[in-house]
Amino acid sequence: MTAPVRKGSFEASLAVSPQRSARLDPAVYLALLPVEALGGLTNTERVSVLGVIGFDDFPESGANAPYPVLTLPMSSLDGQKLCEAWLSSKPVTYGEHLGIRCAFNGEILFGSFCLREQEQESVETRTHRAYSRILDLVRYSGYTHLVRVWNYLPRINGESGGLENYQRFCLGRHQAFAEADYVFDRDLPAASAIGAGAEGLRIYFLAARAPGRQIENPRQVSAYRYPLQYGPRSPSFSRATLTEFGGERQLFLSGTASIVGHETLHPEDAGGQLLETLINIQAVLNELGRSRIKLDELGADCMLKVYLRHREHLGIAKKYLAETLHPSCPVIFLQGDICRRDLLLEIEGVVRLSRPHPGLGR
Ligand code: 3EB
Repeated sequence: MTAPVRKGSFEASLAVSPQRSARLDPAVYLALLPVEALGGLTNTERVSVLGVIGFDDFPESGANAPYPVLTLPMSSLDGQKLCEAWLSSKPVTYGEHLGIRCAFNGEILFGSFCLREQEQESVETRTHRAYSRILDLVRYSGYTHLVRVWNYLPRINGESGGLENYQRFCLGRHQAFAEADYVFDRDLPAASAIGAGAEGLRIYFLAARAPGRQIENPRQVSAYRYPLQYGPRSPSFSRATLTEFGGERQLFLSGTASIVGHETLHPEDAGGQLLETLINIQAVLNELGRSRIKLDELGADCMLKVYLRHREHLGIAKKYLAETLHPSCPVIFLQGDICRRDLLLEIEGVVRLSRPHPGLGR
């Protein structure tokens, strides 16, 4: 599609209900935009751009855009040419610290960067370098609380010296959090760690001045307590973070897979893994107490991101999701490797919770 972008099409495509924008002043929200709409993506009185995440051959024009831009070297699988626009209803300031491009608005900070390999550097050293920078930035900037981190690393299932690259990644990340005195059952962000094509460790993240609430899944052993069989240092992430910014509650859901306890279920069965993953996501949503929400209630302002190891599983993934989700809930499908070799897929999400419920009195 090469239709010219009309002025105003950017705001029109945000689908923000007037009712909501009248009540709430979200410091951060995600919109999936057609790549073509990006040309019209400029800050207005009502909307500012925190950053943009592209996929595939999205132009790495990060140097020109005023906001952080990161392109993930992953194919999107269902032909939608979309990108993630991280937006704010508050004015945004841009900066750079230790090579991290960032945007902040008094409540939250969005950052992104790509760390290229240095010669002879191990995956754990590079990861440690990346996380030390992030933790330095959040401490120095006052946006002390990491909310959500997305990690994309090459050859995630590759092995060297008896350890998989993902295990080495976990070593470096764990060390950085430990050095920063993180309390693992209170301070850990939600996360995803996905294998993606090119060289370079690509990370984007959200941090906030106010702490979110770390949420775990009662069906799963917390990842930071996984037993040693999965690696010398456990994965440092929470299952979700619940935040409240500008009066709006959001749930940032980590990459979620077909793991119960600490074991992979349904190896070699993509359909089975998909259903188990949805049960896990629902279990996390059930932890929200009075704000709990059913998967089929996620609406147009939420989003799920599905990573498939094999593109031939797109059909079954789409079918099962269509049977489970409300049709208005946006879903994007990407080809990416999952950190455990026996996992075929993983699903993450952003859930906006402050939908006004009639009679419930928010
Ligand atoms: C799991 O539950 C699946 O290391 O940051 C999911 C989300 C997974 C994040 C990470 C790993 C990570 O263990 C893998």
